[in-house]
Amino acid sequence: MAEIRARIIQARNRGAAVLLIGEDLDEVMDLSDRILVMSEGRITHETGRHGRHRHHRPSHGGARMITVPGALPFPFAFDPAATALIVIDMQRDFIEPGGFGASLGNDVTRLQAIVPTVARLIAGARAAGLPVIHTRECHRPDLSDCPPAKRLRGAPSLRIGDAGPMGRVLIAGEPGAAILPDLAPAPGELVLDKPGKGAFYATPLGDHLAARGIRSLILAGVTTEVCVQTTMREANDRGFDCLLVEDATDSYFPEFKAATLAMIRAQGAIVGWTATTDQLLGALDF
Ligand code: TIU
Repeated sequence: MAEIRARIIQARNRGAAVLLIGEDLDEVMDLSDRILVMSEGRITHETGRHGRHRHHRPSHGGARMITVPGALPFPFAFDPAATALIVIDMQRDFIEPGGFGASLGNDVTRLQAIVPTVARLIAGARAAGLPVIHTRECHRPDLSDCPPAKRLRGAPSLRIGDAGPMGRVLIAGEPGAAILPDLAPAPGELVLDKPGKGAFYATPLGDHLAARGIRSLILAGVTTEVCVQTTMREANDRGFDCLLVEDATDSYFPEFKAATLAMIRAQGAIVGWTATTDQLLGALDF
């Protein structure tokens, strides 16, 4: 028994979900730190980490819980009425040549591959009635919200606020700060300008989500290990269940993206879950 437990913990710490099947219910329950009862692809019953039984439906006031069975490290359950999609920084400055991402020496063109997938994810979220929130990393024209430490670091070809081919780099209202036309926010969708990497720092995002009773967040955008991961880690600390959509996020460094996905879902979803766009939209029936 001890060896089985050790192997399970090892697998879980690598980010894997472990499915236990056994005749002896007591034994299975003893080995499990969390039990999900699934019916027709939805979680109907769930124990907490300490074996306290929790029924989703009553505790969420009759909410319709949706489950993404293929999410890692184990199925992701969320109430669509309390879930928002946050699309991080899909701006020309990060994805087109001549902007901020390129000024740092990155090959920005590799990020373009996710644009159709992000568009499909946004369309699916809208069709399912999930609020879609867009963020833009940018600063005021007078740079009063740009710490000198951010502007002066390193030796970029253009610094924040300098004039480039898409206007002043990373400045609100300039062409480079705009969201790609293919991913344009729809009327009524929240668009947040943020001076930091995380979407909560110096923005009204926390209050906005609290006012709407949002408890789960679906995340997409660029770059995986910088603005997306910073936002997801803070959201996790703030008590949100977070799912990062694997093929709707990317990094200038493929190895950083892979490491980010792995570290998010390791240790039993220490930061949150990951799933593909198809897995998420399949669960939403779109
Ligand atoms: N440099 C880099 O990878 N990212 C950023 O500076 N901002 C975002 O991730 N949006």
